[in-house]
Amino acid sequence: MQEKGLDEKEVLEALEKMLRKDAAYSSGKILASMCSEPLELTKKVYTLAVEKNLGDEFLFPGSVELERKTVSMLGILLSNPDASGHIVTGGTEANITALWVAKKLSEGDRREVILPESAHFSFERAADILELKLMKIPLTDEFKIDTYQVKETLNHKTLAIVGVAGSTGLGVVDPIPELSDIALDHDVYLHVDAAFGGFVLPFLQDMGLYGGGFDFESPGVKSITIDPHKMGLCPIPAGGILFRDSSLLSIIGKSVDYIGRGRLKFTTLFGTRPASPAVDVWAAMKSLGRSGYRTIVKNCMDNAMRLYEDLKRLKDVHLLVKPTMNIIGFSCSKVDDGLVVDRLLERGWALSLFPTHIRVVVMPHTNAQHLKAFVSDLEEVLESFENHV
Ligand code: 0PR
Repeated sequence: MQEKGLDEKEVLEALEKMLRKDAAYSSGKILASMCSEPLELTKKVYTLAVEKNLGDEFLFPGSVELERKTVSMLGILLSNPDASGHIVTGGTEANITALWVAKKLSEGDRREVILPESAHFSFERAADILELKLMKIPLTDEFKIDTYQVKETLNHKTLAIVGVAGSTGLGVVDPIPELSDIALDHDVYLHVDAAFGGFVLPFLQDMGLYGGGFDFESPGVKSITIDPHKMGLCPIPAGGILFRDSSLLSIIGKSVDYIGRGRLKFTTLFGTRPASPAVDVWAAMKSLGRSGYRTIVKNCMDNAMRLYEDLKRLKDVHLLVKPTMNIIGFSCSKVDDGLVVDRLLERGWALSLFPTHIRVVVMPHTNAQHLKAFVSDLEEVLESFENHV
């Protein structure tokens, strides 16, 4: 830090110069992100609560009440008005918190967590911190967890089962009702990672475009991750962790003598927590309403399906699975996927490269014209390789 402070203009100019290096969602070329441009309203609302701390209900009861109301709206969205939980930093903290609760609830030396190979890497972080062993289950031809293998793997050391509702790589939903039956039969904790799908599936259900079940409707589901900073269109950081009831959450409760005269219970990993993200989720859900989210999801789905059909027409492109939500996976039959991703990056397209495929996430910042341009660039890139051979 320099001795004498800069004036505001200098600070802002220096910052703007640096931030210009970042990619902009408005280009329509970011196909690698599960986050998007947040709603305009949320940017305004964020500033209303910047100094407030959700970790101190004694000082900020209004903010804490807003977080409770937000969690309640999320609970209703996930078929459980009695759910309790928190707005956290994202899917990673939510998944860690779920397994932390599962571990605290368990007796004996249950340390194994059964989860699909498609699960997000946040579970590896959770396993590391909580000293758990991950039992990765292979996927079926539809890229879902193989429930036969789940049953084979269950034993007296099983702590929890994890199902994914909207896999990171392909947006596929595991058979949650079936996992729920298995979890209840074996008295094992079931967590659903709907970090992405939580703000997609309820609206697909409304439109009759998804009917498989994924939420608290399945009685074995104990907790769900749902991230407003993904398809909820809220600013980063806004994750959500919801538990079936408050008794599950209270198992990680901690009171401290000197804060709120010992009457408060912390039920999150972090102490000091920003109120702005929770206030933002409240504002986004209130202002869009169910119909607003439905329109956004419908638009993304229509774009994703059009892209799927367009990609189908390209020779040498193999689509892994018909999309359940606005995520598409494809691989190139004649060229290395990595080379294709690099060439498309030279043309400004940001894509994600998975071991088995290239992923396109069709977020609200990408429209039909952007996707047409993408397909045309992909076609040209593939042709350029062909001419080379
Ligand atoms: N669970 C699932 C199913 C996820 O896909 C993710 C993140 C998480 C949990 C973890 O969430 P947080 O990152 O909020 O902790 N999936 C995205 C991905 O890996 C994260 C992301 C978002 C990466 C935007 C890049 C990006 O630009 O694709």
